[in-house]
Amino acid sequence: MGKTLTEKILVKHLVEGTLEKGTDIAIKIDQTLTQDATGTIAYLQFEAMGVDRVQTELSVSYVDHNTLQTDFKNPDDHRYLQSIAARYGLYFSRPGNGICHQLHLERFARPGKTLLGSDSHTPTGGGVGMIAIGAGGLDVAAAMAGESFRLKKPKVVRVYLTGQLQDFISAKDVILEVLRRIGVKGAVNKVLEYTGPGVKTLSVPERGTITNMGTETGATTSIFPSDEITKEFLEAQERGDQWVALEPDKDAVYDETIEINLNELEPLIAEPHSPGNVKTVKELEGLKVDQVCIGSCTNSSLRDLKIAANMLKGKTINNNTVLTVSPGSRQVVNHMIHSGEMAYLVEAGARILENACGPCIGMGLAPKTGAVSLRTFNRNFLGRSGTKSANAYLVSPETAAMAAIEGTITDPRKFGKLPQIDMPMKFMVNDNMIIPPIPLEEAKKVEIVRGPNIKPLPEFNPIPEKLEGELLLKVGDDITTDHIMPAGAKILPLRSNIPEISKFVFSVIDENFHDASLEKGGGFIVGGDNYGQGSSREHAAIAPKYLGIKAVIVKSFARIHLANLINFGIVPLTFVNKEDYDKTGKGDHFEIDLTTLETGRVTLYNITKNIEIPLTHSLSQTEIEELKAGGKLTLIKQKHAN
Ligand code: MIC
Ligand code: SF4
Repeated sequence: MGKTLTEKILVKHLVEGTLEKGTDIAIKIDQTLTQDATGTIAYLQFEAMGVDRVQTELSVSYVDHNTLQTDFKNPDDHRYLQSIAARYGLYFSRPGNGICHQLHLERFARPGKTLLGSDSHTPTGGGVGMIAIGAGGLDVAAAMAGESFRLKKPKVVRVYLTGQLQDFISAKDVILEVLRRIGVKGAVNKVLEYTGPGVKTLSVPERGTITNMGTETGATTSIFPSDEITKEFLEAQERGDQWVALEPDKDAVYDETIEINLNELEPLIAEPHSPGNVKTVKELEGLKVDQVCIGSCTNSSLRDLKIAANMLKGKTINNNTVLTVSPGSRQVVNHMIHSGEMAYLVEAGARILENACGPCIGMGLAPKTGAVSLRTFNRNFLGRSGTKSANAYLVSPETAAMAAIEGTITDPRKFGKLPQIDMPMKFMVNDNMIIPPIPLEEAKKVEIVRGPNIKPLPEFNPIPEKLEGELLLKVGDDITTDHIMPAGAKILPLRSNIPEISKFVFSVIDENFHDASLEKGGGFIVGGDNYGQGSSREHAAIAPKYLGIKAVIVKSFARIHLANLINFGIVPLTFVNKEDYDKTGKGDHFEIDLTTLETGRVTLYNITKNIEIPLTHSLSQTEIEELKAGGKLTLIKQKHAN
């Protein structure tokens, strides 16, 4: 029986389990990446593991999220991260160099390798044919310490592409079409593997847009084959020697198939407040647009900026619309400057921002009250832009540029003739903002620099056999980590300080959550389907744990958040019968007996309503042990101490 590309790479990295029957597998990780907002906690955990140097082939620490620096906190974190990289043998990408996923694709991603990143959009690397997975910081720290990475053996979905994209329709529309078909939980524990003749029509950065935003379907990762186009890209990045040809077997067997004819795609748009609310641009034409933002790890490649710049050339943005551009990397900026195309954006009135995450994570440029904001980003969750009343829509760079010109949502095909863009044969490679690792003997002398905002990680105790307390919050379906632990300019700088950041847990939904949790000695949360979708931020588990949350009981979980809850000792349980969700109410007193956890079943006693509710879970034996110990870190520390 033929193998999918996913299986071929996984088999080569398999440490435990089998792909034939397996449920849980463990794989060897070749590369890791972190970014600053998840990195500080990840490295505090790595330090606690007591390992002398990273054990991977390559580990990179990027700084791209917290670059606003409204006070000392962020630059202190940057210095900490730089000193950690020097001490433990990592590459350090300095602030100002660009967004981790764009940079990793340009400079480090390699076909056939595995990459684990403490950011949910790590699958961008799948654009060159690697297995690139997003995870919580603790799992990435463990991989740096040489631990394998455990995951549910994913199902492999073939996304069969035929045809070719028509003018003004681009990679963003492909992934929006996937989202339109399967929604934000359609690929949980699945890999989206792209095949078919249409693949050859897409460049690596376009493939990166698609694998990047595959995250929004809940997928474990997304992957393209490594072909002649991959080879050309790597050669243009002066990395031709890293190319290997990789494709699925002709008779590969897939669990499911999605067919997309690229010829038939239209410009698409995701409405507020979910990337899964996909409509055609035509359906929303005429809506006034206050803000247009071009950038983020989804759409900030040279190709994307060039198309936007050439559409804006010689024009002025609409009087009532603000346009921001945040390029993906210094390489992109440099090309745009040298080709003169940056001038087209500036002359049209664009506000050129730093090449960093910026407005994508609410770090500046928040839209006005009630604004319509069109973004080339990957997420439009409530409040994420920094303005709770704003309505964010997700679009391609073509649709974004068109809206900036017209001031309304407009089908970009009305622009006229598609401007031609020239892509360079060789990229302007300059790694002078990436500090390489230093030899171990020298590294051992490096002093770790810690600012006053970097607080030690709280220690968590083993969990008791009986959990007791109040249902503190009941939420619905598709609760994101942006609801649980919001980001933005005010909160993101507190990522290295759990007691402080915990004040904002669930603040978008219930401003009282922090105080009430502490007052009541902690308690429980009940949720619907796909609880914890979105980011990899483990703060969405650590901070609730700090507030005393004992268990989260839901209809279903998103993959990374589930792992983070286990890692920090919050018991993740699901209803055996989804209707039992209705038998709970805020304020109910719960008791859960965990002695039967190993059997896969536990009982929730709703004391207030005097009923018993059967619960289940997907925990493996190892996960049960980690959970009972109060989290995975305790066990890893014990292992490395021996
Ligand atoms: C995001 O896009 O939500 C983030 C910010 O990049 C997160 C990571 C974080 O919260 O630091 C992610 O995608 O994992
Ligand atoms: Fe940064 Fe936005 Fe990408 Fe997250 S989604 S890594 S915040 S650009």
